[in-house]
Amino acid sequence: MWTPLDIPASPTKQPFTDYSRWRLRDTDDGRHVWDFLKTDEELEARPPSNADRYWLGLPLNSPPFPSAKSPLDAARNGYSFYRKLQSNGGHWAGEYGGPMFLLPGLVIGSYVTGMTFLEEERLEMIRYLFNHAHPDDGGWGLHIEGHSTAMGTALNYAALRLLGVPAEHPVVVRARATLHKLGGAAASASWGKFWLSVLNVYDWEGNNPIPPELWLLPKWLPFHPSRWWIHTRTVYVPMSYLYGVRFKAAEDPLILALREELYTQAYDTIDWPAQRNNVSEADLHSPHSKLFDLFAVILGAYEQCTIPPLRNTGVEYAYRLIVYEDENTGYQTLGPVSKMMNVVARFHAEGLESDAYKRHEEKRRDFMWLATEGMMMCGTNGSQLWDIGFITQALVETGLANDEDNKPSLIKALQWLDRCQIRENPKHFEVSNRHRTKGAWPFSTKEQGYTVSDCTGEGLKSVLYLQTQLEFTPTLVSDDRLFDAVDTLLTMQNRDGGFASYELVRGSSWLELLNPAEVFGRIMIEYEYPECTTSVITSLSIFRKHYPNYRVKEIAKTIQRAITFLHAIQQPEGGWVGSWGICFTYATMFALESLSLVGETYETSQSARRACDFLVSKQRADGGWGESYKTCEACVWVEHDNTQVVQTSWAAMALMYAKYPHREPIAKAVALVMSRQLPDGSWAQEAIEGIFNRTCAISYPNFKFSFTIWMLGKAQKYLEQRGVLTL
Ligand code: LAN
Repeated sequence: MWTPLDIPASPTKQPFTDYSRWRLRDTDDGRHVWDFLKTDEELEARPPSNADRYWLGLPLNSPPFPSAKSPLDAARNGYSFYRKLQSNGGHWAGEYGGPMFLLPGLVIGSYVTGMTFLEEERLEMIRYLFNHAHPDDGGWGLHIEGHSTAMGTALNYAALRLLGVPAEHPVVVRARATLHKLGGAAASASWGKFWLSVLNVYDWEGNNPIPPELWLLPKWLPFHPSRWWIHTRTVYVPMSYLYGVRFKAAEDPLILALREELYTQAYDTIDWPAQRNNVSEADLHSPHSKLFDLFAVILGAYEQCTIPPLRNTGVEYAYRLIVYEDENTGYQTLGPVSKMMNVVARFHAEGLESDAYKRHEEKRRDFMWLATEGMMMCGTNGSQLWDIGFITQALVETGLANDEDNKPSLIKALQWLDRCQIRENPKHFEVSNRHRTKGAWPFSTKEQGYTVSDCTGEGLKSVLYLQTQLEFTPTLVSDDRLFDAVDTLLTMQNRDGGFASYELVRGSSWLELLNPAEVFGRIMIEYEYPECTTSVITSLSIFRKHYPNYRVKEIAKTIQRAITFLHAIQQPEGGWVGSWGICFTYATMFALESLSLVGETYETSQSARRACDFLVSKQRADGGWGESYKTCEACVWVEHDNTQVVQTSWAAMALMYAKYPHREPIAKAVALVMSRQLPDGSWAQEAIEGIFNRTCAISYPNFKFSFTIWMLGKAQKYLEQRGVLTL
C-alpha cells in the first residue's frame, strides 16, 4: 500500500490502486457508488461489468465491427457498443466531472467533520489532483481545462495536504510557488475564502459578511434570498449558518502548517478585513459592483454590533432550511457544494453520532466518481435522466429501436424512466421555497428530486416515444402521470415566454449586481434559456399529438409564446447562445428543433435561414465544428484547436431540423464523425462538452454516444431523401 512519501512525483496514468478491484454499484434507482473489493470472495461474487471496465479504462474485449458503409450502419455500430454500457437497472452511468472547486469541498468538509475516506479513495483523489495540475505551472483552475487561479490552486493545494501529501512533495512545492505568484490564498475568490475559513486557515474577518438574518426580512423585498437562483440560495443557506456561528475546525499541526504555506506573508501579520475584496486577476470574471460594495460596507458595520437574539433567530432559520433540504433530497441535496456545507452544519449542530451525520456520510459517496485519471467529485450525483433521455430518443427516431438486439435495452430504459419520475411534491414544500415536483423528471435521480424544466421535457418525450412509437414496449407510465408532467411544465413559463431551469424567474436582473461570487456570471436569479425552452416546446408538441384533448388551448398558447421568446433572443449573427452546453452549436440545435415543430425551416423562415447560414459559416474544412469553452465567457465564437465530434453532431442536427436544402455540409459532417469512429463502434473522448454560469466547464462524456448516434441515424434519412445512399 502507498504511504504518502511513496507517491510518485509527476502526473501518472498508472493507478495508485488495483483498478481490477473497483466496481460501480448497479442499483435500480441509478445511484452511482464506486466500491473497492478487498477480498477474493467479493471479487468472485461481483465480476466487472462492461460499464466498470469502460469507465476504468480497462479493455472491453469488444470485437471490431465491419467498417460502416452508411451513416445508419455507423450509428448501429455505435449503439451496439454503447448498449453494453447500460446498467441492469436501465440507465447509463457516467462521469460528471470538470469543475475543480468541488473535490476541495469534499476533502475540507470531511476533514473538519471527522469523516474519513477509504484508503483507496484517498489515493485516487490524490492522483486525480496530480493529473489535473496545470501542465504549465502546476496550479489548478476553475475547471479541468481552465488556467490556474488563486481559488483553484489554494483549495486544491489544501486538499492535497489534507489527503496526506507532504509539503515537500514536488507537486506540492510547484503548486505552492504558483499560488504565491497568484497572490496566495488571500487573493482567492470568495468561495475559496469561505472554505479556508471553515478549515481555520483563513480568518472569518477576511470574508464579506454572509448574514443569515437576510432570511428574516419580509419576502416581498426584491432582494429576499428566496428570489435568488436556486443554486445560489441553496449554497447561501449553509454558508450563512456557518458564517453566523463562525464555524472553525479545531487547530492541529496540519492546519498550523497550512497557515504558513498558503500565504505570501506571515499569517499573523495579515490584515484580514483588507482581504475581503482582494481577488486575483486570474480568478476574476464578475467583479463586484458598486452596489455590492455598498451592501458589504453596511453589513460589515452591522457585524460589529449584531443583535444576539436576531442573529440566533437567523441561524436557527437557516438551520431549519438545511434540515428541510436534506430531508427533501434523501441527503443528496441540490448539488455538491451545498452537500458538503450542509454536512458541516449538521455536524456542528448535531454531532458525530447523529442520524443526519451518518446519512450524509453514506450519500457523500454518490458524488465521488472514479475515472481513468483518479477519483473526482461530480457536479451532481450523476446525469442519469439527461443521458437516458437523449439516447432513447435517438434510438426511436433513427429506427434502431426496432432492431431485435436493441429491444430489451429499450424496455429496460423505459422501466428506469418510469421509476425515475417524481410522483409527489417535496415533503417540505412551501416552507423550503420549492417549486412543485409532482410529475417532473429530475436531472439525475428521483431521490435528488428537483424539478428541472428541460429534464421534465426530455423525460416526458422519451416516455412518449418509447410507449407510443414502439410496438414491443409496455405502457408503464399512465396517462395521469403524463398529465402531471404536463401540469408541472405549464407552471414554469415566464412572462417573456421562455423557460428557466428549476423554477420561475423570481427576481429582477438588477440582482445580478449583488453577485458575490467573482468567478461566475449570471448566478443571482433564474434566467430564461433557449435550451430549456426548447425541451418544453418539443415535449408539449409531441404530447399534444398523442393527447389532443388535454389542456389544448393552454398548450397551444404556451408553445406560441415560447416560440416568440426564441425569436426574440436569436443573436444578430443568427445563432443562439448556449448556457449549459458549448455553446452556439448546442443552443442553435435546440432552437432549430423548436422552430421546425411549428413549421419554421430554412425555406419558410427567415430566422431558421439566418441560423443555418451562421452555422455553415463556422464549418471547418474537415467538415466538422469546434468551439472552445471560451465562447461561453464572452458569448463570442472562439474556435477550438480541434474539431469536435459532439459539436459537429449538434450542428449537423441543427441543419437537418431546419431541412437545410444543400446536402454537402451535412454529408461532410457525417464523414467526419464516421472517420472518428473507432473499430469497436465507440468514439474517443474529446474536449469538455458542457458549461455552467458562463465560466465553468463540465463533462458530458455520454454525449459522444447519444448525439453521434442520433445525428448519423437522422442523416441517413436526410441523405436518402436527397438521393444519396452511401457516402
Ligand atoms: C446543471 C446540470 C444540468 C443542467 C441542464 C439540465 C443541462 C440545464 O439545461 C438546466 C440546468 C442544469 C440542471 C444545471 C444547473 C447547474 C448545475 C447543477 C449543473 C451545470 C451541474 C452543476 C451545476 C451546479 C450549480 C454546480 C455547483 C456550483 C454552484 C455554482 C453551486
